[in-house]
Amino acid sequence: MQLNCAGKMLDLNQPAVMGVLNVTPDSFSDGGCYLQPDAALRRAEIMAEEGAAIIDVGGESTRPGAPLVTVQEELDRVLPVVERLTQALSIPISVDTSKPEVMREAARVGAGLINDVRALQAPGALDVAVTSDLPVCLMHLRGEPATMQQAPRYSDAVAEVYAFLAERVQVCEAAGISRDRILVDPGFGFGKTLEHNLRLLRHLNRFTDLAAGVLVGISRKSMIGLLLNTPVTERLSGSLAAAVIALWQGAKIIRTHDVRETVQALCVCAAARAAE
Ligand code: 7PM
Repeated sequence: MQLNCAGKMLDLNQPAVMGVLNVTPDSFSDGGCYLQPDAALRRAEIMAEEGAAIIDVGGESTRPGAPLVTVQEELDRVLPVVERLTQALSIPISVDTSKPEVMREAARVGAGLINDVRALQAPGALDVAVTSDLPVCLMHLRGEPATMQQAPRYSDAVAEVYAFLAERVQVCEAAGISRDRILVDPGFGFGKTLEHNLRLLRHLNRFTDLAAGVLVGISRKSMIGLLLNTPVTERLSGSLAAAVIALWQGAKIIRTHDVRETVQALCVCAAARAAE
């Protein structure tokens, strides 16, 4: 199984690592460093060298309490970087956005995948995604980033996240995005308690029948910090353990800040998983 990302292929037959490139001034673990296209390209080249299969460029901080970003601000941050990276690298570049204008312009300058934490629910987003012909990642988010961590409640988190993603996949299919260009993501940390996140990880294999693949982002997130009682700079080992569990449970793409280490951990996991 391969995804056609604007002409660059993303192979889902082996674990794919998605390297995170934040182009926000305030992102929680590596913010402010990669606002300049030159700095962004240097960082992306390192991640590609380390084995990233795709680079995810994000210009909207979805951290709880983060200021909202205007369309123009997000375009100004994201477009120069997406354009530069697309030209310079042989791997596809994904754009982490919920705004249809940003999706459209990013696609125009060569983005290979639309990664939307709001699952194409913003007015106009679905149409842009259909027209772009790009693969999409649909993520589950409960509430709004500003308030999503204020006591999120579910009667059954796994069933509710599954039902939401199944519905969004159906809506996308009806609009003309075939299932084989759709990825789904339970959205670790997005309106979930530690217990919800752990149940989603434990039962991640249930999501694999929904679309072409499951993508997960757990790298450095607070669920790791809560389990280990460590700050964001000391969550690598925990993040690797979570990445291995996710792969074992059938995830195809792991989104991470630490590409080299994640590629190595997943290499061992995939070998064991493939053994007879
Ligand atoms: C502040 C809070 C900054 C949270 C950044 C974040 C995901 C994503 C993000 C994910 C998909 C982060 C997040 N997380 N896209 N974008 N899945 N598909 O930790 O889990 O990087 S932003």
